Amino acid sequence: MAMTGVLRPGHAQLRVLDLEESVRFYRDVVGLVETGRDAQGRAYFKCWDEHDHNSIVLRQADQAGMDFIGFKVLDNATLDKLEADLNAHGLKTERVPAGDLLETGERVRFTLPTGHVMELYAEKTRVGNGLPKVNPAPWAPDADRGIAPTRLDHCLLYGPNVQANKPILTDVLGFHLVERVLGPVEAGEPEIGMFFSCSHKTHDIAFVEYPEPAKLHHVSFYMPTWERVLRAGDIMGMNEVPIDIGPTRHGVTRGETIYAWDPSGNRFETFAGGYHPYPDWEPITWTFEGFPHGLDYPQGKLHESFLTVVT
Ligand code: M3P
Ligand code: FE
Repeated sequence: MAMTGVLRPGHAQLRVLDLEESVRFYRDVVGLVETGRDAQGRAYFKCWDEHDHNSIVLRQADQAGMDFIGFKVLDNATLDKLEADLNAHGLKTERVPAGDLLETGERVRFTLPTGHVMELYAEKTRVGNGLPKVNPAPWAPDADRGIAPTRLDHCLLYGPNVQANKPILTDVLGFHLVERVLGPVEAGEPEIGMFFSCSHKTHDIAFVEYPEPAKLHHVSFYMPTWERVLRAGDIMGMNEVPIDIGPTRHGVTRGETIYAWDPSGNRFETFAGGYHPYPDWEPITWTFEGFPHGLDYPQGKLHESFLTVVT
């Protein structure tokens, strides 16, 4: 597949309650690579196998959650076109100057109907993954600390009006709907969950209907294998990291997973597997009755905390 348009989730800015404690957690337990601090005191990280300067930005605040999620687009011409397309769709956009986020170009920022702030940008300094471009080893020294996911994979966001996000993501930004979860039959089965891809991944961003706007359900980090997910669980145990669910497998997207909480209560996922959808595939549907297995395939269980705890 020729990838153009929106390429991938490039960064998420998380609010944390204690910056230094969180820096230690994301660096030493999650195993991210710390790449900088800015004048505002924000801390920047990347996963070891990512090439751009940052993918997780931590900002100290009184309340946990996510400030925004940024998607990298192919180039500046794409950025200009998508901004015009968003405006033509009736969405107001704002340009955040280059350099506001370290080593990151100008960003086009807008707010989705679910209340989430989303950004598009074309430029972020490429710092590499610690491996040479000629005769590289299969992993770099940074891959050997903590959980060590390879990349920021996706976010699941909770908010109202998920239906209204759909045309913005699909018609305007070019994502495809890969899986969806229906509401109860009595309610006429409107979709209450939608999993969108801008790539070959099962999801780059997903939304679940929820009364309060702009909520973070989880940030997901990709693990190369199921064994690495289990090992992530071992590391969580060694460090007394509170686990929400897992290790188990989702029916939705078939991913192998553990959900746990960072020291501020932001849920994060270590995720492997899934499959590789194409944009011409039909979406997979989970009925409301089938959803317990969608959430946790082996147990077929609606975990209360998973459905209600968000930041
Ligand atoms: C994922 C995933 C729900 C399923 C979530 C699935 C809302 O987070 O990464 O596949 O039940
Ligand atoms: Fe997930």
